[in-house]
Amino acid sequence: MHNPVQETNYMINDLANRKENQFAGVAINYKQENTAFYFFCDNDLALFVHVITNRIIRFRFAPDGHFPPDFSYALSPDFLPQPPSLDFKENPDHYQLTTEHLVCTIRKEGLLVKIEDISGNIINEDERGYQWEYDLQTGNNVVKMSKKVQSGEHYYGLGDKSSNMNLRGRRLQNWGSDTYGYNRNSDPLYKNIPFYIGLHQKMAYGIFFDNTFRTFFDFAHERSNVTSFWAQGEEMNYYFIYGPNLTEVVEQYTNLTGKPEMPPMWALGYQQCKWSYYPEKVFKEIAQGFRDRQIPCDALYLDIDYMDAFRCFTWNKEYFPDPKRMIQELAADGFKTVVIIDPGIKIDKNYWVYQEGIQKDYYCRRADGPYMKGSVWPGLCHFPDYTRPEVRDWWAGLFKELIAEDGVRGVWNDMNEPAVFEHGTFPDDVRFDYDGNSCSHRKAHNIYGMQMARATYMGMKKYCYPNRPLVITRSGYSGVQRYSSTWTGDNVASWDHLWMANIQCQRLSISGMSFVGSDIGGFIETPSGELYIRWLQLGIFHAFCRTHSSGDHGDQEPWSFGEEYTALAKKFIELRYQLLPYIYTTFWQYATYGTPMLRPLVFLDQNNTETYHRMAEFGLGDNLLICPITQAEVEGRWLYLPRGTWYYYWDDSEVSGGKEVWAEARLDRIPLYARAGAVIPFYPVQQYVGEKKITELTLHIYYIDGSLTSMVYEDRGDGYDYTTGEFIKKTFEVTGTATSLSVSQKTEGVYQPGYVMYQIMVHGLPFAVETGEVDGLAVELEHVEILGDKTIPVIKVNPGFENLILKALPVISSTVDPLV
Ligand code: MIG
Repeated sequence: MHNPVQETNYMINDLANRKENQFAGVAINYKQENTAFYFFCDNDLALFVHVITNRIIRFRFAPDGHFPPDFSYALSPDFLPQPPSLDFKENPDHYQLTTEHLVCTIRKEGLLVKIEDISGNIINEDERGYQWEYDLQTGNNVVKMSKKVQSGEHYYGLGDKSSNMNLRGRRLQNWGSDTYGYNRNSDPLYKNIPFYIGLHQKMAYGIFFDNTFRTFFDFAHERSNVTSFWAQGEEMNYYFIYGPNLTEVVEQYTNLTGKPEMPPMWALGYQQCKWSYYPEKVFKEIAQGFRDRQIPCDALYLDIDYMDAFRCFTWNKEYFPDPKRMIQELAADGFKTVVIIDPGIKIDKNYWVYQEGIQKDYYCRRADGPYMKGSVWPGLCHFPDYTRPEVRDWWAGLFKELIAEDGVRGVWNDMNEPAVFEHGTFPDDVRFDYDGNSCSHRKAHNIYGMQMARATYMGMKKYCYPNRPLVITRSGYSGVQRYSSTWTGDNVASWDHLWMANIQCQRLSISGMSFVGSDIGGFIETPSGELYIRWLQLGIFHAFCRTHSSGDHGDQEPWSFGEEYTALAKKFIELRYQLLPYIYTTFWQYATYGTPMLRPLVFLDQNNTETYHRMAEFGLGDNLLICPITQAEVEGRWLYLPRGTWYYYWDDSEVSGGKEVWAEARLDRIPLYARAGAVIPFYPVQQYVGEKKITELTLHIYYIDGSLTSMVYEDRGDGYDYTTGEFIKKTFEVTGTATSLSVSQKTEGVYQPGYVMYQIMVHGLPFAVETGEVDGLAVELEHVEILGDKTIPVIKVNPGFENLILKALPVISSTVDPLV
């Protein structure tokens, strides 16, 4: 689709009102406040530069020298920057700021910024720098920043985009939109994440443009040597984040904008949804369908038809006469019930939520006063102004009955771009409080969904305590990951959409949002059994793992496609449940360090330019590499395996990376590799999290010629005692030689998982085990499993072990040179 917004004439259509772009003049003066500086120009413009850490520098420009109040929904209140070491110098034609890692030069003429590392490599440099435009007629302004494209520079990130992973050559925008049945390259989609990563000369940095107006990013699209970003209002306000490692860039961005708390472990289980399951009888049949077939499932969803006339916080009592009883009965069988809640509140005098909102004056108003009206599912609605603290508190309180009384365990926020049927979204003149910084829809649009998710999270957290909440949102702005998980919206049951789901989830993950998944099988239309299985094979490696469909074409439960496919669906959902401790550990790394859970190939080896354009392959956590099959009727695929040694999960064959390899993967396999040296924890299959008391944790250990450290994190899987020490973090170091393999374990934390045994399964050993020792005592092999032409020694050890060593038959003396 042609993008109507041109870089050179990006806002003003009325030529009579057109002003030339304006630029900074010459800096004549500065003021320092700790690690922040104001630079003042001869044409009144001011630049604020805040050196936040040794790697993060913030830039704000004020054309008239006046900075608006400094307010951001994106920044995390928990961000505690490590203060930088800073050296400042004024030179005749420039200022220079030096930190431990960076040298930032600001030229006095035009305030052009250049950032180098301490070895003098240019990381990022202004081209024309800051520009702005002001329209006297509308009072609207555009702020813009242009940067030079460095040689061989590539771009990643930007939240939810359905185009190629590498963004070079693209122009994209953020204006959250209800994009039913979007396509490759459709833009914008539902979410607004104005954060990108640049990579050149193997060095990475990030730019976070914290501006909630409609924002644009042009990555060498209009001019091949320029990357620029601009917004249709407010100020140029961006953060430069230095890596040089890609993962470190994302971690810092995520620290800045916030991390989620640990989710309840069940939320990492398999979830089943449809628009809609009703009445109660059908909903329960679905539950029974899982248990009868022994296909694991933790959560079932109620879409809009559970409500009475689509009025939020009501039940259709004809379909669900006694929701509390039903939810309890399902809970007794291990199912958590999740319900949808939309922002539109039906205009209906007999509806208590509507009345309360009117009495308290909590709905958004048009510029001239009346409440904004728009149609969504219930008919004409008003919409709460979630950018007002009192409204968020009120909204949170509305969940009391659903959660505290009925027992709902998760809330799904939809339509919060916000979407309305008439014009797609609210008219621009609609007013918002913006936490005391009153503004129009132009500024509040992109954070509306985030503030709704925030208010929902507040309610969930309050009423499900001491359990952990689960919120799912469709729209969001940078920082929404503090409150909510997300999915990629209304996709289609097609192979192309399966391809997109892979890219979208990876891209969201490197944009701070790792708790993400797609509607497995596709929302619109019905997948074939083959497509459904291929999609499920990918979906089990996404943190949010849910089948959803619009439901008007055909059934989309794991057993809807015939016996052969049911068996395959069961097999892969079971694999998901086995992998739970690994996925939970990976989530913990995300929640603790901001590390993306899904890692595009370039994140696994940014020193290898072969990875820069790859997009199908990705890492989940530290030690698994996945590459989905997104084509019909194939027996496998070629993929690029990152450098190092890997094991094909299905047959334990050893494969060296740094090249394209063929992965044999008929419908009963997805290309899946374990890293040499990895320790991968497996649970036994359960029908839902907590079904079984886990008496044994399996550790799959993959031989390495060398050594590798892996970790496993565990806690109770729900509640908050993990925040006060009730967790255990295990660090394993695996070291292999031609004739031995040793594994050491160190633990931290006091949590006692219930199990009394590790079952250790050793893969890829290049020798037959002759002797084994655990903490100095001989240990016998429990048994040996056979996988094709491979053997897998199995040992049982106490989970408190510190050192395990397996050795080959000692070398017989006759082979030793007698003279030595
Ligand atoms: O206008 O609630 O993306 O997941 O099933 C459609 C009905 C509204 C859109 C969501 C979809 C959900 C559907 N919703």
